[in-house]
Amino acid sequence: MSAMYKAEVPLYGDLIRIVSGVNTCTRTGDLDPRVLAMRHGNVAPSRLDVERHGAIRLGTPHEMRTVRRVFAVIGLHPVGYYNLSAAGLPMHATCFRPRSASSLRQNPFRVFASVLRPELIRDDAASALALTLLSKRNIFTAELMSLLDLADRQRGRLTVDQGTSFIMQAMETFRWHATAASSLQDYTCLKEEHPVLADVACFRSAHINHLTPRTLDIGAAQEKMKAEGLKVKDRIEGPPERACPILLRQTSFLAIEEPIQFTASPSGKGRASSFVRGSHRARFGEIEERGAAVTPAGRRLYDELLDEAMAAADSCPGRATPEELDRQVELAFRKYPDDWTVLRTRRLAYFTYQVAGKSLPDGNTSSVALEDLVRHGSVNATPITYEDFLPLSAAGIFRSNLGTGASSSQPVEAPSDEIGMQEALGVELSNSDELYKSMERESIEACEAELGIRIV
Ligand code: OOG
Ligand code: NI
Repeated sequence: MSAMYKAEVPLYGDLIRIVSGVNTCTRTGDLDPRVLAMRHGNVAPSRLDVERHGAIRLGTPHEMRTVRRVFAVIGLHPVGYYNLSAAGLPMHATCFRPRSASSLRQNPFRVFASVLRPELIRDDAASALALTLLSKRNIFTAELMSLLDLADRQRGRLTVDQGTSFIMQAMETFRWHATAASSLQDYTCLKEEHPVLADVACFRSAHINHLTPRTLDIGAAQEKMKAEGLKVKDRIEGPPERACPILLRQTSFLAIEEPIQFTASPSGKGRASSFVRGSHRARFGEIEERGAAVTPAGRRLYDELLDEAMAAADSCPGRATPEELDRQVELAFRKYPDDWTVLRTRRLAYFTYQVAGKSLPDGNTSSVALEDLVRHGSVNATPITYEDFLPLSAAGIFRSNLGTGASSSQPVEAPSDEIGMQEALGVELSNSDELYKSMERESIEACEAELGIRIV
């Protein structure tokens, strides 16, 4: 996928070059071994150089279910629910990713997959048009569908040969097509209602719209992108720069305008025989810097401080500039503890534990408190890398790359529909907190076994 995207979007190749340059410089300079371990995913060789995330936007529950089956074959499963309606998008999303510590170590590739919620489209005609176009398209090859059935019959497994053709067929779903599945007129009509509708409904594939390498220093990478003349997003999304990085910081270069051939006749008006030239903006490049996964309490604090910063920036006279928002975020986050021990003892972030030495604190050695073991140096605590996404940041990334249409700036705020998402997927969503918690618990159990004690 990365090779295909590099060939299709040469700017993405530039991005990879910039990021690996920054990562090579940062890796030697960064001294906190815990940050380093977390940033490298706690494995040698570092998972950093292979790490990517991508995003696709789907149109129907059937597309979502089939994509879920495709990703299940390579060990990616839906984790978490993202309601994007608060940001004015008639979409909701999940993240397909590995769930266990061992599969994350093998490869942490993840995909942010959103799907249309047609009931949130305000204009009836636009909604009907989008649904008509979607009902006519099939983004999966016949061979892919039979390989999925085969995988089901073989308990989720494919042979090497089957796997090779599976990859080739699955790539077709995510490939870019320079010919649209709609007329320019239909495209324009949907774009006016909301640019995301045109992107979702007017094409023959669920084109991957970005691939994101992971950087160790997003500030440096952002500066380097600017210095090379890339048009970058006006600010980095997520928490400010910290000594103890948390969650996810992201920025992107803006989507490129690409030539598209549209069909000559609008939907339902006869067969298309000739083409009309137009263009479309969807594909971009993004970089991310990952920090520690936070607990629900840590997440509440993050959300509160971000809200506080946005409210403060909004209350400034005139329109809040990106710099003003950055300043307010930096100010608000002074209230977020920036020390690993405090983050751990206040249960704001998740950690795994590793035996560091066999010597145990004095006293009852059959059952020892975790904190005593850490203080004594018997075990080390390492923050767990955040493996998910952030809905507000995702909305910021969407917005900066879609441009705004007539009504897209007015939110279509609606309650979450996790049930609808699970019905589309045909499986339950995993809860990311449960996954982080079990990584933490398993590491403590491993320490217990190794030290021959009970940890309380
Ligand atoms: C997805 C944007 C979300 C992220 O990194 O938060 C995302 C999209 O534009 O389709 O990829
Ligand atoms: Ni992204």
